[in-house]
Amino acid sequence: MDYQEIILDYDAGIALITLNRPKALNAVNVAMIAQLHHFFTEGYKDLKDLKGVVITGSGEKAFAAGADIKEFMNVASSAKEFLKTGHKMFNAIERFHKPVIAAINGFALGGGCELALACHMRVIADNGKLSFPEVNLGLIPGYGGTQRMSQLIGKARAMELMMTTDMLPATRTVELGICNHLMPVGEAVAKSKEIIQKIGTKAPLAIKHIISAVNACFDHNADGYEVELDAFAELMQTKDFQEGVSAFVEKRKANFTAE
Ligand code: DAK
Repeated sequence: MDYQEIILDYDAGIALITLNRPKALNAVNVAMIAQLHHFFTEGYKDLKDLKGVVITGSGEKAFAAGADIKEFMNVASSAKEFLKTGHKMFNAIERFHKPVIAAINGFALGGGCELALACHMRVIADNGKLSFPEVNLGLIPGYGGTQRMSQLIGKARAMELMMTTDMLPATRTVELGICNHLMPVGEAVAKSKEIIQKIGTKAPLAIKHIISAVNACFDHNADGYEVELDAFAELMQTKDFQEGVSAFVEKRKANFTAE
């Protein structure tokens, strides 16, 4: 697939996806959703030795200022269909087997905030701001925001945030546990890459299972304890488990092969 609404850079095992609609403050449109979905389900397979993905916005002003308001006025009649397609993409990010980090530069509003929430972690720049402005438009967050924000900050805070549309400054997002790190403007991507490089030194199958086990905690159809137990038992059969233990005993660095 030809990516127009996103730019993909691949270096040192890290895929950097830049949301590329700067004139519209990187507002998330249908084409961007399709391209992100393609990357997280197919496109990544072309990248050898992928360690993780960082998503950021082009320019310093916005990560993404919401879903594209001008476009979604035209799809109101088939809203459910569009939302389902969006959900598939957000779920593909959340369930991706490698770490995905949102490097939030500037505004992350509405659908843009939801995109950041679907990532496994968030690093925010000093100028980052999060808000759900949907009720100003007569809507609610529709790409999983009501769920993922409640998971992160609890019911009462999520309710207030979504009902008031208050804009959270970067410092507050870290205090609330929405974002993992606060960085000076221009350094959020570098910090995100540093985290992925560190994770890249660990056993890849274990990382994959950390993602699925933690996600299971928030999946009403799953028993997270069972998921953890099965994952643990499976990992004990891997070569990487043998390698990790041998490396510890031999006082050397482990050489994991994802087997
Ligand atoms: N969509 C489309 N264009 C946008 C946009 C957006 N969300 N946000 C900004 N832009 C465009 C502006 O229209 C403007 O374009 P021109 O007029 O120059 O052509 C350009 O980006 C620069 O924006 P401003 O001139 O407004 O810049 P300021 O610095 O003055 O203000 C701002 C920045 C972020 C405070 C302001 O742009 C703003 O309030 N933006 C809108 C925020 C917002 O309400 N976002 C939407 C949240 S609701 C659905 C699926 C999902 C959703 C809805 C339906 N269906 C499947 C049906 C989700 C909805 C949401 O995300």
